[in-house]
Amino acid sequence: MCYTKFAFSLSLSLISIFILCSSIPEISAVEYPINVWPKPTTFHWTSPQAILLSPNFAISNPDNRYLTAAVNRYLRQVLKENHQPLIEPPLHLTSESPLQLLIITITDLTSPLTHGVDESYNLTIPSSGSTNATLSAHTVWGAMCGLETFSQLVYSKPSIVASGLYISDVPLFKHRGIVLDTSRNYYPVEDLLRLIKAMSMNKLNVFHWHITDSQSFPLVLPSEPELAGKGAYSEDMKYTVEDVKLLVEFGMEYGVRIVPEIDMPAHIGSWAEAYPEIVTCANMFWWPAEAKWADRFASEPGTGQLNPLSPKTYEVVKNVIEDVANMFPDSFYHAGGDEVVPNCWKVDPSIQTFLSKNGTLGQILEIFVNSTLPCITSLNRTVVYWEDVLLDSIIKVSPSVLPPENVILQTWNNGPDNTKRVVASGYHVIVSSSDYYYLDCGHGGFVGNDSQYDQPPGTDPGNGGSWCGPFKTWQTIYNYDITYGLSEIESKLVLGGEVALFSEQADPSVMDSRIWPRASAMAEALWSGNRDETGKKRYAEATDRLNEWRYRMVTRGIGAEPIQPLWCVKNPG
Ligand code: CP6
Repeated sequence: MCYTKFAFSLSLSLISIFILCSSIPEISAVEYPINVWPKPTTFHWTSPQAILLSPNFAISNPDNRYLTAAVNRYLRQVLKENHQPLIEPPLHLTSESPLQLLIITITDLTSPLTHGVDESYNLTIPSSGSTNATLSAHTVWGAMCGLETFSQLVYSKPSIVASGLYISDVPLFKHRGIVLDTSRNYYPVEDLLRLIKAMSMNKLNVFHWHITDSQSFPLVLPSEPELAGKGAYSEDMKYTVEDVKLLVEFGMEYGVRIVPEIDMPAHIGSWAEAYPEIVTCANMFWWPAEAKWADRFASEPGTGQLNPLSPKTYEVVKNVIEDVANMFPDSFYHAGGDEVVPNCWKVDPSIQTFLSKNGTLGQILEIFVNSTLPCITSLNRTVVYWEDVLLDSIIKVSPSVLPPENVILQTWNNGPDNTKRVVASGYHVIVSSSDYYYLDCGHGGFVGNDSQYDQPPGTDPGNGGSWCGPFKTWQTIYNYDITYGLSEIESKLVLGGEVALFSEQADPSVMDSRIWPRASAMAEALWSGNRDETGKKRYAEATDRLNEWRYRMVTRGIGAEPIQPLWCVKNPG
């Protein structure tokens, strides 16, 4: 009995190891594996060789303070980092003299880090006859991408670098980002710095910071100090003006923009601590009986919504927008707009009066957008909204209120054709579809009220009653084509994508493993695609590279989770 049970579980685990490890072998053209993540768009590596990196190795330093910071850290890193490849590269270590210098040339040292900036670069590491490698780029930001690639070609100690290699690289999509919610749970600044570092390693260039929400308001605003004063979880759980400055500057050194989001008019319950008079359904701990909590996804006590019919609302909102724009120089400003809950407005007497005179909830949202959008655009910002402002079935605004030249919409939830519907109306779009790009769900647990668990025996609510799940694997993320089903013209409106970590069930203790290496999967799909030269999905080839990359990220202090048992590397098949 005991034996059969053992044999059974043994065979079960062998089968699962096999399933976990099996990667369909690819019989592709002569291409030596290049352990770079994301994979460069094009590279030539005809005779794979490697050379030593001189202990006096140097990188030339063009005159730009952000690039100087990058050069200094990469120089330290390539000489110090001791990455031992899991699979020894089949490289011939030549007896040529070691590589002495990486020469960087940049055509335009002044291009600012902004949406659409040129991130392309060419990198040449000669095989013989020269002790210099060259990196050329149009901009500082392209050069940073090239430096990252160079650093990934270095391994072992003393440092060895792949040689005889030419790379010409350019991203497919300009906007490659991560959403992190710091309201449901707080993340100290040091964790955000580590996030930015890891993003830069993966050539991700936008940190979309969902700073505030109903649960807490951690951002200290000079003109509205009470919002964080009363709405932050605690005195320690706040981001000061200096913190933001540090993060923005750090982002520049790493080629990562920070796009702030102060979600509104929904998701603002935390504002009620300071301004109860502008918040509808404040302090309503749970939805009114007729509104099931599950009719909106983000489960929380009444989200609290700004009252668009109260003049006081706009006094506060205007101060918030101006302060945020002052603190965050990026040209994008995310103004939220998701998940407006009908009942949260309907319980308010002033809104009831408006509705009784044949007004609609959609008109109330239009009043809000009409009164706030010009504030933001007048500060020279491009506004990003969640798709709901256009696609929500109940509370949406007319396209005339949202000129496509002023706003970008970020898709996430409204059906498999959400991106298609948004681009068909002429809007630029950032894709974060929750079926592919939502990292929130760890293991399918849900955040609900107790009654959700109070089910008859045998009817486990599981994911069925859950706002989140199923868990998105790295392959799900990797294989997702964000322009699927779009015409060529429509595809041009897709700026890129963002994976999202909303933090109901996340905080710094799980941040790295929830995000990495799954965000790396998106990073590659948006940088150089997810297909091989024949058009076939290449995730099988990507497995070994991602595995290597995950180990290297761990060496670099990022707690990325494993994608395989180590056994697989030792037993390739
Ligand atoms: N909070 C806010 C959330 C979510 C959104 N906005 C969310 C919704 C559904 C899922 C995960 C997160 N928690 N402010 C949607 C953009 Cl599955």
